[in-house]
Amino acid sequence: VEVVGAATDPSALAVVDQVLRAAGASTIVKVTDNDQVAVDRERGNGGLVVFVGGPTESRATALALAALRLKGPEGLAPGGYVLAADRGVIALSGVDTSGTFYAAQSFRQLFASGTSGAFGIRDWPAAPLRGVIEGFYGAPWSHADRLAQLDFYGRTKQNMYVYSPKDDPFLRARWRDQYPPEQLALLSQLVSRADANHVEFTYALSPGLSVCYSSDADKTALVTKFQSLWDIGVRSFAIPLDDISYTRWNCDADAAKFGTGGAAAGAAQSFLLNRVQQDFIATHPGVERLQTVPTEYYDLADSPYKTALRTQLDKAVIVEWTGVGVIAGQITEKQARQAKEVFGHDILIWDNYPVNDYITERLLLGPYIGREPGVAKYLSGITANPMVQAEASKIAEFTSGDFLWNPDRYDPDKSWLAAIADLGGPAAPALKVFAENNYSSLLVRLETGKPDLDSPVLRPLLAAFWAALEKKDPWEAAAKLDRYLTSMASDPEDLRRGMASNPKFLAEVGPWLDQVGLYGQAGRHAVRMLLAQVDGDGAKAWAERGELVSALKQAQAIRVPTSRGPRNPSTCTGVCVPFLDSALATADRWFGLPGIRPRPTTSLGTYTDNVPARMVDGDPETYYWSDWAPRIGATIGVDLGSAQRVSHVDILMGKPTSPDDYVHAGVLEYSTDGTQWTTVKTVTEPVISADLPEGAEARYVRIRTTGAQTFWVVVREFTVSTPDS
Ligand code: LOG
Repeated sequence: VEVVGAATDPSALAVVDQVLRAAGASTIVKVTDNDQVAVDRERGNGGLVVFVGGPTESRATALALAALRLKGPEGLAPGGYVLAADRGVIALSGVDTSGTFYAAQSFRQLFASGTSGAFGIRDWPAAPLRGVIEGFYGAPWSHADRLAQLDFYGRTKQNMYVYSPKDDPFLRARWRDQYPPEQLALLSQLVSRADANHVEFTYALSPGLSVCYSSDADKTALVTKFQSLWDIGVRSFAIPLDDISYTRWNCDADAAKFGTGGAAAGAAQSFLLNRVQQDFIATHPGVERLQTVPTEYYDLADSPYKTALRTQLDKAVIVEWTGVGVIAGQITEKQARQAKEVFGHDILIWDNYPVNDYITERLLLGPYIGREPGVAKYLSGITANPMVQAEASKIAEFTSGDFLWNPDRYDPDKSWLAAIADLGGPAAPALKVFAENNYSSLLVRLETGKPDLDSPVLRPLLAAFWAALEKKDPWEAAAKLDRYLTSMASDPEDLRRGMASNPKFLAEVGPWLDQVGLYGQAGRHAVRMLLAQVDGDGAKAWAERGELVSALKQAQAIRVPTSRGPRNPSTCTGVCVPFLDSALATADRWFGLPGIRPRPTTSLGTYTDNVPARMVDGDPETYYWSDWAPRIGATIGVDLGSAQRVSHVDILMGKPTSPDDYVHAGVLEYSTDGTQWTTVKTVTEPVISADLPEGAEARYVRIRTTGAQTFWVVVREFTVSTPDS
């Protein structure tokens, strides 16, 4: 028997129904909360009585809780609830309808985990706003993706979705244009689905590329567009002003009215936002607070721009901030407090994880890490910016949602396993292997101060194997390593079979999945090649070498279409290719093959994912990018592994979008021992092609900077040729 009030949340009830059916309830009788006779009758038949609805929805639940000697949810934070079970009675009581809905979600989770017997739970979220901002560059999510996401946010107790895909023309390039009716109808479906999941759908319009801040017509265009969305049920609005110029006005009137510089930009933006606040937000009762993304959204340094926002922008507006850095490794409670002060407004974090629009060759499937609990407790909340791959984003989204609900008890590793179980179902073990090899990101663990590396399981297995090989007793370590490599090799088949019910996920990750499989295969051949070598079986080692090279080539021939053209995906980054390379180098030394396998070396750091390996990958589209301008004496070069005859060096620096990122003043030099260097020529241009003297021998070849510069350095390829190559 379900006992419900007239106002009981229908979505909560639907979840409870589902759970009861899945648990084998053959008939569900619904009675209203004033029909005690019916309740008693059903009870007499030995039925289970489930009370659904908090104090704002149903009167009966309070009585049921009282009978169980439990307090109701009154006074809990919005979304809070009490969920209790004892003596044939279950009560779900939210402080509001969202709370009852979340009680139903917890009820579902408890059932799935096989909980039985009596229990009583009082639970509420730490952060008021918890969710996702579709705010990336690249192909926007499909309508089906978004519907599935909204259901997922409901299941994971997240209450916010910001609709802000950068490449939807109606949001940015053509922001003034009204939606055609078909498109409005789709948005309206999203709004209803969001409602059913207790998710606030925020409509974010980004006028910054062409807006005239002082213009009446543009203010009207904004308000008119918002009104068309209000009319289909949208109750939350944002005006993001990120990634636009504030040194260039779009109209002369703005220059005349506001002047120039950061303070002028802040004043102009405040002027427009305040008018939207007055003319739209203030005139629409029931609307949520207006949100904005400032043009300076990525730091805490006070500036004329921030001062203008702090002093002129209406306090009712919520300001979004990405932490320190566009992709913040860590966000601390102290920084959160500072953000509130320096922006002078309530802060919502726009968290750029697991977004991969800046590293389209990677999938970011690791857990959400690096944010102190106070960030969720003292700010308005967090919206995570996800990947182009909607289904694959659910792993990280699950963990960020978990953090936001209860940050003090958040354990990223446990949460991650739960996320894998939630998405993978019976295929969770195969999904885990896949996600482990797409794991690293720019986020940094709070406990260690270090980022998570890729392939946390494979990495130590490889280290153990090399150590054992050194001692000429590799068998046990090899067997362990092989077991994991086998699970990688069969991952494409395992995951495609096990997650067949989620074809969208499989389509999104296909190229990465195939690559993990091929690296698994190549790795197995590498292990067998090295073992054959220990056994002195040259023929076997040679055959395995052939298989290894073929699998490796296939892995590197895979392409993913991205907005920046086709790319080779990157999986088990920094682990698989180096292992296979070292295995080949070891075998080739044994076979007596010459072969140059340059290793990149540099004294400079790395900007985002543009690792030094990219300057020796044979692909001029990828590059190493230093994380700062080099000081005098910085070096960038290659180590050939052993001294050998070298004849020619080609270096390609800079790239079309940042042509000045090369060494402006330096020398090209080489050495056999890394101590004594011979200079070839000076370096002043991005493209270098240099012959080395007849008979030159080198193990190391490098550029050393001799002058200061402000530009960073991009090296697309660094190639050293031997006389016979
Ligand atoms: C964009 C965002 C993009 C992200 C990561 C913000 C506020 N804006 O640098 O749309 O997905 O970086 O590339 C951004 O983060 N700008």
